[in-house]
Amino acid sequence: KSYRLAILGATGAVGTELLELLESRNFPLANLKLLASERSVGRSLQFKGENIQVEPVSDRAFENVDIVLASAGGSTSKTWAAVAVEKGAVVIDNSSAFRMNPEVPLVVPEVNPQAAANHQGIIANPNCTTILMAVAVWPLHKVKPVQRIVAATYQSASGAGARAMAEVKTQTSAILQGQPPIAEILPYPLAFNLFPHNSPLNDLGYCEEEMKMVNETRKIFGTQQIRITATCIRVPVLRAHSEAINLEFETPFSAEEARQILNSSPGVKLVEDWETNHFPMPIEATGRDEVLVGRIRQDISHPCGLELWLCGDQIRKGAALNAVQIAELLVEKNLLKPLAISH
Ligand code: A2P
Ligand code: 11C
Repeated sequence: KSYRLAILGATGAVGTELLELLESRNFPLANLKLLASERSVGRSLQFKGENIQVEPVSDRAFENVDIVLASAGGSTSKTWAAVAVEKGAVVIDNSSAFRMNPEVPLVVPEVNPQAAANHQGIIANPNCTTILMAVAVWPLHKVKPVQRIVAATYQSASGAGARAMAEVKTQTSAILQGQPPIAEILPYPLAFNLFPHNSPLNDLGYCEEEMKMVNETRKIFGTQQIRITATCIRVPVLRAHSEAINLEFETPFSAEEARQILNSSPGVKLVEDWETNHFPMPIEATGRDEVLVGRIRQDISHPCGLELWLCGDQIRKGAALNAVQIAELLVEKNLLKPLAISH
């Protein structure tokens, strides 16, 4: 059996990666549509050695489509997801538009694949920092429920899109040539700099990105009981996010036990060489499917605390790979819409 798929936002950073993953994972495709804005009319992208024309998104573009992988921002998803669902497709949405909607499952396949079965046409792909943290913390939480998470993130430019990645390179070369860096996409120069994530702040002083880590993690883990706080920072790295995570349990969790659990957990790769001080680095996480986890150690400030450090490819597991895994799950568990399946 093969499926008719559309990528909304095919020309973006995540869209490009979606194409690569559908090809390298040999997703069973009957047809592939590439959708973007009017700006991309006339462009074509390579898939399995063929050029596919990019089409501007429209009502008709969603006809005869089984699955839509949407990664064109929240407002585009809000405009088009309902249209696609109405035409018979299941939408896997990478934006934040529907994540906290109680009728929309929020899925990380390594954590809560069962949630996908309850979809009503839309399944949300979580925020990238949330996905990476969830993959690493869930295996420990299953053994001993985590009570509190304190996270600090070091987020790459890719989280702000392809144009932000290009801007960091331009800024870097400008600085190296003695010129001032120009920030047009990002709020401030990122090259040789860092700044707190620039999503809107709430009354408590938390930015949206931080609140996504709080609220989305609770929804994915299926519990409101975990206390979570985060500080999200943008750093001049191109495409892998890093996170320092402090976990607090009810009773002590030994670093050795955590290491053993994480060593055999799906989607996790343990990177720990204490002799050479070799731990996860964004440069080594780039292009990889797994979340790299290391520096697991007992928290010296709390008897039931554990510290860990992780890096994960923001575009891959943080976005495109997680979405493709959800599509694979829909196919494997026969969770597509009957309308669409009957073609
Ligand atoms: P386009 O290239 O035509 O602007 P990124 O996250 O890397 O910035 O990519 C955003 C993706 O979303 C691009 O593919 C972009 O297409 C697409 N996109 C942005 N706005 C719209 C829109 N209003 N309608 C359709 N696609 C959009
Ligand atoms: C960033 N995580 O790195 C953000 C981008 O909720 O999908 C993605 C925002 C989201 O800036």
